[in-house]
Amino acid sequence: MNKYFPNVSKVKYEGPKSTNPFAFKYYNPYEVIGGKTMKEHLRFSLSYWHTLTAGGSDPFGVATAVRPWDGQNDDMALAKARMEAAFELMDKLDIEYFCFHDRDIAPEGKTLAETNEKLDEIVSQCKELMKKYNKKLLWGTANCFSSPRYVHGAGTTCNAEVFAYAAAQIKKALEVTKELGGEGYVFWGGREGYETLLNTNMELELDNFARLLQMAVDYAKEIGFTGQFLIEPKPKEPTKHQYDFDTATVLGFLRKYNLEKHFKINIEANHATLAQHTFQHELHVARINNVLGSVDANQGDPMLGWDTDQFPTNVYDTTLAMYEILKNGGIAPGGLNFDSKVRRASFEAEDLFLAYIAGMDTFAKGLTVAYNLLQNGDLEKFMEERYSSFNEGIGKEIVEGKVGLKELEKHALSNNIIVNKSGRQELLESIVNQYIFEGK
Ligand code: XUL
Ligand code: CO
Repeated sequence: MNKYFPNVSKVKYEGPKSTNPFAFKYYNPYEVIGGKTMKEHLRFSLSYWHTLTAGGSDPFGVATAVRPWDGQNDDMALAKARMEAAFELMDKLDIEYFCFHDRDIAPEGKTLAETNEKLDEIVSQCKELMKKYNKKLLWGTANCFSSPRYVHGAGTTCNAEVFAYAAAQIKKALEVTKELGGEGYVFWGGREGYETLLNTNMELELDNFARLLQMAVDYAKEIGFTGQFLIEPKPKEPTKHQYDFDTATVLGFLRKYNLEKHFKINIEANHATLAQHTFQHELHVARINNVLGSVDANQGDPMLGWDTDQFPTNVYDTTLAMYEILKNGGIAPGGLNFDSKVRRASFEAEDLFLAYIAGMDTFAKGLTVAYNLLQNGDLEKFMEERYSSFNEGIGKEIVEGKVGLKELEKHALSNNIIVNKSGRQELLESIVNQYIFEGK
């Protein structure tokens, strides 16, 4: 298809010396690294909402984006044009996966029944295009946050009628995700939080949210949806106190309600930084708890306190992210979903290509650097040595649970000389730099 972006042909890998803005410099999809192609490692995904639906509006101004699918006669014609454009983009960028919310791909009707009919119509168009272009759905989700009906929340609303509506929306979104062969289903709790405890029954809200998640798990079983359920933490925005603050908070919640075996975590880089964590921290916490499920790839602006959802261009961050992902044994059945949007001033259609190329190249470079770092084992060896006191003597006894406070007191009383070693942070940072600069 060459309908919406006639000036851009298929984006090819041309190598780091290329000056062609519409070429990959580092992302060489079929290059094999450690037995897997870059494409298999990275599992890139297009976010429908930021790419096809968003127009660049902000609290101070209307949309600025000039899109080749603008100017349709009605909302369904617009939805269909966007769907065609999505596949042209994925085809030209060689992106295998996409993700959407129900309301991104089809407009809302006057009633829920009408809304579902509209969704079905677009889903059948989507299914045909997926077959034609050999594209896959990474995950689906329901938008239970944009409509005014969700003013007090969806799963955590004070209004049972709204809870029922959200449940109905999630049921339909699960059916649609299954129909399209989705590999996952995400819950991002856009309105699941609160502004003030003066009007909030937090205990009931959290119990109800868990009830909703359990209902989704039960229904998935009933219809035979076997995709991975994911929760996407975010600490703030839109509500002041979002219940799914970060990975550790979500883990505590899942464990309290016995939901931990059904859910993994979808880590978004800019959500991690809003929680005052690094992207790597969140990936690491998820990994060591066996719940690293998928990634929303983007970056924030360290000087701004909100979710800017920028395309990732920071190689340091993508290197450390890929380090965690490699140590996790990969991200499948999750992927790297670009939950990223072009800046408001990057309003031309071509900017979409340039932004995806920048993000894909940055992750590809991060992958190669992280792979080399892990293969050579510089950090691993340092870490091994740093904790080696737990491999023998009293350290081994601590780890094996053979000693208590009394035995440790006896040991400490007989050992008056304690020697610590440097943590060598600056050295380790310069080693990481060396891999980034030289490939090592
Ligand atoms: C919002 C956000 C969402 C989720 C899906 O900050 O990240 O787009 O990824 O609902
Ligand atoms: Co996201």
